[in-house]
Amino acid sequence: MALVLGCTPTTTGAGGATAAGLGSSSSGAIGLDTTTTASADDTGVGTQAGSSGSEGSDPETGSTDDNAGDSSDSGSTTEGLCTEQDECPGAVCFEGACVSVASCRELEELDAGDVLGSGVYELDPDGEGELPPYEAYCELELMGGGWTLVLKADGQSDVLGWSSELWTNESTYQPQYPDLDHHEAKLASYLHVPLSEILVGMEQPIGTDPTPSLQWLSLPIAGSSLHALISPGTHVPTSLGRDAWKGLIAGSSLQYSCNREGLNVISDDPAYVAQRIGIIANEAADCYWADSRLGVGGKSGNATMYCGVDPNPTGNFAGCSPDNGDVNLPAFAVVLVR
Ligand SMILES: [Ca+2]
Ligand SMILES: [Ca+2]
Ligand SMILES: [Ca+2]
Repeated sequence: MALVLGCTPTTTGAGGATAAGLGSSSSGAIGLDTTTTASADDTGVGTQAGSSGSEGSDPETGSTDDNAGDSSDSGSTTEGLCTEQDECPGAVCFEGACVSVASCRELEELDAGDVLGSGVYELDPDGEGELPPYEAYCELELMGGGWTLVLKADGQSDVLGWSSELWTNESTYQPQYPDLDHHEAKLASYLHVPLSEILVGMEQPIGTDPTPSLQWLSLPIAGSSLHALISPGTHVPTSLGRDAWKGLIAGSSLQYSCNREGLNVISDDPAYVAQRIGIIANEAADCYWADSRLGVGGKSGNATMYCGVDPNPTGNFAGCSPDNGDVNLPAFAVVLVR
């Protein structure tokens, strides 16, 4: 739940965006309402029919009373109100109040009027609890919005390779790069944001524009955090199908069989390919010596020696009779959750 920092509990209790909007302009709104009611009554009387005039004014009087109740509780407090983000360290300046949110999904749910744009926001996993706030890119438009960035991985770097401790430990990596850009990072959101979906974005070839040009795939996987799902090292399966995964990279290639996918995807012989997030495939009708893979945070193992498969961790790498020829395509990947 969101809480409004430095404001009276009344503003929080009244609930989100509407409450903040009413609170910040309540006295002006009441003045207008009163004027409107008076003029409506005058018009009603002038036209005739005292009964219809009084019916019209009843609901307005009722709503004016509600507003007056809110303003008498919160009107004295202007602390916690804001006009700029700089006035809300560790929180988000939204509708005139500093609001603490734990994820971009909470921010999306608060933003009923869809006024916020995608960008970097300050998130706090536990509000006033001791976990510190951190910055992360919020995707608030794509596929319904509410996506929090957790990882960025460069396929030409081993920072987020299969064996990297970053997949299993509780450290962050380059949290000073919270935006949707080409800097590798592991944000605190990897540890703290609960999820029911994972959104993988891939760019191939890796570009030079500040913002990657991405193809997207959403995975229906739920957990308390991506760290909680990946760190045990056990397979978390999906069944999206090979074509869905191949859509992440133009010209992609995989062997025809096995098609094991999800999180912690490993050949039955762990000396062969594996992928933290992705799909692996094999030319034989099993997953024993799988030699091709597509995804984030992988390894090729013996497939490099026997099938000419690139050891780079993120992208699409396939040899030994894949469906679209041998490929070695390092990609830049981003991972978001909601
Ligand atoms: Ca906190
Ligand atoms: Ca939105
Ligand atoms: Ca094989």
